[in-house]
Amino acid sequence: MEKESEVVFLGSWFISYCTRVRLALEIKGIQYEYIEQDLTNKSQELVNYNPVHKKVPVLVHKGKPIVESIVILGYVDDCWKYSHKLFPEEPYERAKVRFWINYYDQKSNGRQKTTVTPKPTFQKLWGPNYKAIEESNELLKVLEEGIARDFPKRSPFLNGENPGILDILIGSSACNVEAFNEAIGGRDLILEKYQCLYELVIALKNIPMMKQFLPIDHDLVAKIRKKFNLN
Ligand SMILES: N[C@@H](CCC(=O)N[C@@H](CS)C(=O)NCC(=O)O)C(=O)O
Repeated sequence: MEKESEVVFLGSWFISYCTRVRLALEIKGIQYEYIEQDLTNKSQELVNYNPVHKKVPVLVHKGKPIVESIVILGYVDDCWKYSHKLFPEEPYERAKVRFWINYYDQKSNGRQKTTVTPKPTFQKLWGPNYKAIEESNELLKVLEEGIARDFPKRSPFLNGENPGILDILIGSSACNVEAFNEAIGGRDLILEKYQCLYELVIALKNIPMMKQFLPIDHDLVAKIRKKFNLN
């Protein structure tokens, strides 16, 4: 595939891993061409660019692919170093942010759908894993306490006025919680319980640019219902 654009982003609109990358590109003011991917019928370019995992997101910069959302975010922050920084410069702040990125990604991987699903629906879809919701609440509780402790000067984002990498990570999936709740008709996870996380999500949703790039709630609701036969 020959692309004229310097930056090409292969993503799927409803995947929060992709939302992370899109928000980061927008916040940093990077121009890019967006190519929506159909994950039920993967394109040859997706397979070629990500032969190991064959997953989105993929960023292609000057013809070279970069895969894995966190790797992509680190790469764009290194390459476009003069626009708004996603990672803090100060080593200790950076280390704390990295710690919570790892924690969030390891613990939340694949959990979002189970977090917001009422037990009977969840059992039908994913088997009798009674602990999913409890585990998710525990994850959020630990995260909430960690954020309060490690980022005491939040205003409103963890490292200041503009969202950084951790805000983007947490926000891009947490912003979907209401849509998941609506799609599935349950409210097992009440984000409002977690004050720091809740404030962060609201602040992110209120940035005018974000309204354009976060998935629209009613589209997401329809997508989830279709995906899990919940109509
Ligand atoms: N660790 C990866 C996860 C990406 C990922 O899981 N992508 C999924 C969408 S949720 C995908 O492309 N799935 C296609 C498939 O598995 O066939 C990242 O952070 O980028």
